[in-house]
Amino acid sequence: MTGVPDGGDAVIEAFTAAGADYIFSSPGSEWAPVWESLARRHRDGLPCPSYLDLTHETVAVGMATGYGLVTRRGQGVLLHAGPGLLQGSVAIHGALLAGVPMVVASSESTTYGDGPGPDPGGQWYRNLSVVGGPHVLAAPFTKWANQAASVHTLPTMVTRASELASRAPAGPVYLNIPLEVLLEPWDAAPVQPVVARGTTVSSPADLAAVVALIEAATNPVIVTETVGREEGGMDALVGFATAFGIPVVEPNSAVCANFPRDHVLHAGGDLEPWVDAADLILLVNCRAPFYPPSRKPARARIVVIDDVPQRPHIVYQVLRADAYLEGGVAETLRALAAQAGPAPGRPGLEDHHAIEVAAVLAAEEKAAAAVGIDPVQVVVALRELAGDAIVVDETITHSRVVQRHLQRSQPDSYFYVQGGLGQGIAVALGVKLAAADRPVVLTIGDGAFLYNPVIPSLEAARANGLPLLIVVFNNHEYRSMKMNHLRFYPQGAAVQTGEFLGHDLSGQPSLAAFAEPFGMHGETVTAASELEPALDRALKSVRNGTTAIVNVHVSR
Ligand SMILES: Cc1ncc(C[n+]2csc(CCOP(=O)(O)OP(=O)(O)O)c2C)c(N)n1
Ligand SMILES: [Mg+2]
Repeated sequence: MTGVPDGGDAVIEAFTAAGADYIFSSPGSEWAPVWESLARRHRDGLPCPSYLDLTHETVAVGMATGYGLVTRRGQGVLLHAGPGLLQGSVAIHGALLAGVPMVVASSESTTYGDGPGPDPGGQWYRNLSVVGGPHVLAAPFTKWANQAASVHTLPTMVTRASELASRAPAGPVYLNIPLEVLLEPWDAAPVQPVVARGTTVSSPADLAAVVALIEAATNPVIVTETVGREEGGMDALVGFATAFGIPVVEPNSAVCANFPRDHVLHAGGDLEPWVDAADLILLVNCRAPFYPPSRKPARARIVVIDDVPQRPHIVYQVLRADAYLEGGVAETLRALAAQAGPAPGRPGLEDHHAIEVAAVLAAEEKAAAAVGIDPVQVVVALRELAGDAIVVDETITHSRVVQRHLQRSQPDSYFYVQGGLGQGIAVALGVKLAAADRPVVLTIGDGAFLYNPVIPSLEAARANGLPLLIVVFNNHEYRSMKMNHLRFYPQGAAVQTGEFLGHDLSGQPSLAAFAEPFGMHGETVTAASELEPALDRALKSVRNGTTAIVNVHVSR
């Protein structure tokens, strides 16, 4: 490679060695050394991650999150100084909650123009300084945050950051790489490639103790929020549940597809009926099973199967464990299943599933007969027309409806967007980037849609050939906010006068019209009879490579 290697090359070399497919960036002036390195590599035919220029930090981070949800591999995210980091912070926090690994970097200046090297630019002196450094800003919503203080340690800092990010619990790690470090000459010493993390599983004695508890139980239940997040997690849970004949509850707090909804052991989404009835509760990747946290099971022993049961980013967490099986969850479930004897015949084992199936059907019949477009109808239509799609969900009051009526039975077919509102389009774009051959549907509330950086997100979809079907569940309000007000003040002044603040979105612009400037397909649906034809047209558009927005006026 011609040209003097510098910190920019070190960053690219280290991300390449770490196996990053992409660098998602919302640019700032500190990244010229990285752009120069990429230009040289492209010119010289050298390997490097693909670089995506994005026009908003939420889009850059959200896309890294979506990509990581599907691939389970960390990517690089380059933002600008303190402000870009703060603008991306909601999405970085979302990645922390979602357990998605990534290395986020931005800069500061260490010389402010008074050093011997190239002029960093007066903005670093006048506008961009952060007391303590931008890594101090990042610390509360990342797994680990630090400055990379020298070009000599920079590649290894990136390598280590990427390894830290992918260790359990996976999540975002932040590096402050000062501009002077990026411009510093680098000796271009080879960077060691990052290898996959090792496997961990409990000792045979610990496993045998849990097998004994299971065999002694007459009414056990499995509860899981995120086993589907693990590679092979859904299959491992199916193997485990069937080997021992244990029903699985996937509570409303589940954030991905964990257990096939059509499986006879899927017992629906409500743990409450089990809390006092079960004699053994197996919490498999379930960070917060009981609510309120003091809700104590009457007689159940509790086994926690989780790589990191006590999530470091959670303030208050009550698990009531009688036994822990820590380590890789999929490996642990497979190891347990291997020790199962002949599956016990538990009377009524399949009743829970039959009750759930009947309840789902009854809700769908009721919705079909309702006045206006019931949200359940929208989900049923999506299930019927886009059964093969990956659904990314950023709805609020409709999220239970989406989860329950989509009836997903495959891993990685449903992801709930975690953290603050406004990341959904970006996360869906990242999912699409990782799963190019699958249709990707974003279900989203009208309020959530308005929180998204719509222009930069749709521009990213267009520029990078990432067509999405965006279905807005539009009730013209923040319904959740009104419900919350009524919960606290059921007979308050707002009820008496009708003055409800914090919920009205009736004056919103036509959301489907945002498709037009991007040459995308937009439709507004106001009658149930129009729902399927509209979704059909939109899906055709998406299959032909053009994003579609279907704005559905729902009845609640
Ligand atoms: C960044 C951010 N700001 C504010 C909130 C608080 N909040 C939670 S739900 C909600 C309203 C969502 O409205 P919509 O998407 O239309 O869903 P609906 O309540 O109508 O089901 C708001 C403002 C949030 N979650 N994230
Ligand atoms: Mg709404």
